Amino acid sequence: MKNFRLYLVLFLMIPLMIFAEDGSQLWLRFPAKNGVSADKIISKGNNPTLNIAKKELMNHWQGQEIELRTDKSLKNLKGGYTIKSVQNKLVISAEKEIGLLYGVYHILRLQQTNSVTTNLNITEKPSYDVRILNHWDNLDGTIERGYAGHSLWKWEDLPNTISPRYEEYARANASIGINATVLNNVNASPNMLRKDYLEKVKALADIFRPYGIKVYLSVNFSSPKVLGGLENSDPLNKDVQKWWKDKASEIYKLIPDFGGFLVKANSEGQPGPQDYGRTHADGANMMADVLKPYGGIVMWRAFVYSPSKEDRAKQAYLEFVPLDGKFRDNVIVQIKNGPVDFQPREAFNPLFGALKKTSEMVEFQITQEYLGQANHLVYLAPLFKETLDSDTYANGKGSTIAKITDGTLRPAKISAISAVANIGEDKNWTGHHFAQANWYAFGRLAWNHDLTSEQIADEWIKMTFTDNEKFLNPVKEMMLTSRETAVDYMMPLGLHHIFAGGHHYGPEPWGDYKGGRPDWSPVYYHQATAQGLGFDRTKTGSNAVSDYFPPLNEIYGNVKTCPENLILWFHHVPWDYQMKNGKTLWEELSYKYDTGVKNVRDYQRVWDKMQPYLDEERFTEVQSKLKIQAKDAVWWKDACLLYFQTFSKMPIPYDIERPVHELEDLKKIKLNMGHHN
Ligand code: BDP
Repeated sequence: MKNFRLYLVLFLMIPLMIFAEDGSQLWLRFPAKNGVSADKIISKGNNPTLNIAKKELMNHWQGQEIELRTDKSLKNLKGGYTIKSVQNKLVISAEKEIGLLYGVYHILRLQQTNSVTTNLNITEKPSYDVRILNHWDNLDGTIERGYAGHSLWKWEDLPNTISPRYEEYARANASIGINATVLNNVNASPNMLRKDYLEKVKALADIFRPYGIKVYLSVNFSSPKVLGGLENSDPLNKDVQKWWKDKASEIYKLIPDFGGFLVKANSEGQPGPQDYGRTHADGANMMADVLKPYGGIVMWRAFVYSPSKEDRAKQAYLEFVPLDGKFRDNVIVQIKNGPVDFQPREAFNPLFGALKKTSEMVEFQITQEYLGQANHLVYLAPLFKETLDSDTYANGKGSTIAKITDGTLRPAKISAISAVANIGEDKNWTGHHFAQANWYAFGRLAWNHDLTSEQIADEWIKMTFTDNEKFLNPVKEMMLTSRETAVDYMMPLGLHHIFAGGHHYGPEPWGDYKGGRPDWSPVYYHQATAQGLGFDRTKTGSNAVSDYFPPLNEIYGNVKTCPENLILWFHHVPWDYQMKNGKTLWEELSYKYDTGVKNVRDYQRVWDKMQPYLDEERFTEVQSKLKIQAKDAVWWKDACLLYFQTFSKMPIPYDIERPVHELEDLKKIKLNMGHHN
């Protein structure tokens, strides 16, 4: 009898075990296996991409008859598509099959979010030609700034053993319009270009191709010397040029649609053209020339800074502005959204718009290196939008970064947008269930930068969880405020880079790595003194404000007109300075930290109430992560307020919860997470 009961319990558990909700399905939760029958899909041709489109419909589309039609006249949609209700059927048209596949994912998304209407008339044209993920994955399987386990790419097993996740990865990307991927870390190993590795790359490219995804590689500038045994890697050396030419030909034989190279040169110890007295343009052009015959491009990173006296926030600008006009037309300068480094909030990078004759693209970071990594719930669409919508004034009012980079205001031959991926081999792909939303949001914005953060959150929640308003509304609200909340408990009012060195997880505003590079120390960035706080980037300071077009240089340069959320980015402000709301700087800083903590506590309450609306697994996992986030927020608040108080000597406003830590104890915390800077 006892045994029988045990069996019964086990038997009843089987469905639970099979359907254990581990998050691996991402937002792709279309109704399973009961789509339309083949005779309800009208389409001509037999092409791998089209076959995927048909398979998706047969598996998941529950609506009316549907026709998939290629139509050469739709070339102007640049890979986009139309969806139209025509009598009793739906017609999806596109120049190429990949546009049809995107159209199919579009209607499946409408179905999943209950938004199919009877009279559809949709035209979609992507904002950018190249919508690319940058993986910072190393050949040994580790990931630089990766928080979701090891790399998806099993280099040792490739090309013979093919993990099923490669195709799942391609499908997830195609479903949101991502059409390109850089497989390896920008701190690139020369071995990436070895023949055996290229064969492995080819295996991945073959899997990704039907999903419309092109493969790119990060390359090490010293490859000719290190891998080819040449005397040097000087871009003007004929042997070096020939080495790259031969390498390109070898790559394109294996991968005829190879996308091109991503290059980090002369930055943080990486080799580059300056090692030989050449410029970034010399280096980029050499590579551009060998890729040109095949239609490949070079994405040359502007993330360069050296251990000099010059404000780090000015260095990329100083380096690249004089080179404007010197780059080949298949070079795109890839620029991080801010001039320092993926901080919770930065002023936008003034290089955007400053190059008039050179294509520019944004590099975002989806992986939350500086935003609580895989532990904090931080929805990044508002950060991405803040950058894209920033007006550079480069061509007068309305010169937003979106328009500078998408080809509207610059004759970009190829327009592109990139982001550092947060994907690893964890079952749920991204470590935190809500970090999936950041991958999703990047893809959706790369496709259409006019979408709002709210629209994207709305879609993602409905697709990933439920459209029940009792869940949808509070969770959406939590997501939409989460980035500002993180700014508040970490680095409000324009503070930046006061992270613990190396891993960049917790606070270390006291960090002063004497003997090391000053611009790797938090004290370099906050400049706290008995008088005040903040980095003076005005004319009396580093004058970084002059990198901005008028009127921004004036607006940022004047403490009265500078937006308060950037005030400590641009100004050294007295502790008793009166903020717009009448509080002193010190009080305002204290309240910001406190608001950050309170908001996370609110998120915990909101989430706990959500229990009835989702599976136990994801509920509990997110709940535990929120506990960590709440503890971390208090840690940040106490660390920063107690430390800055040693300068301000002012009391923490009495209506704020008192610190629960001792500053000296917090200073002793050393997380064992290792990393260089
Ligand atoms: C910083 C990271 C470092 C990267 C570097 C880069 O801390 O690991 O190598 O950026 O973008 O954010 O090259």
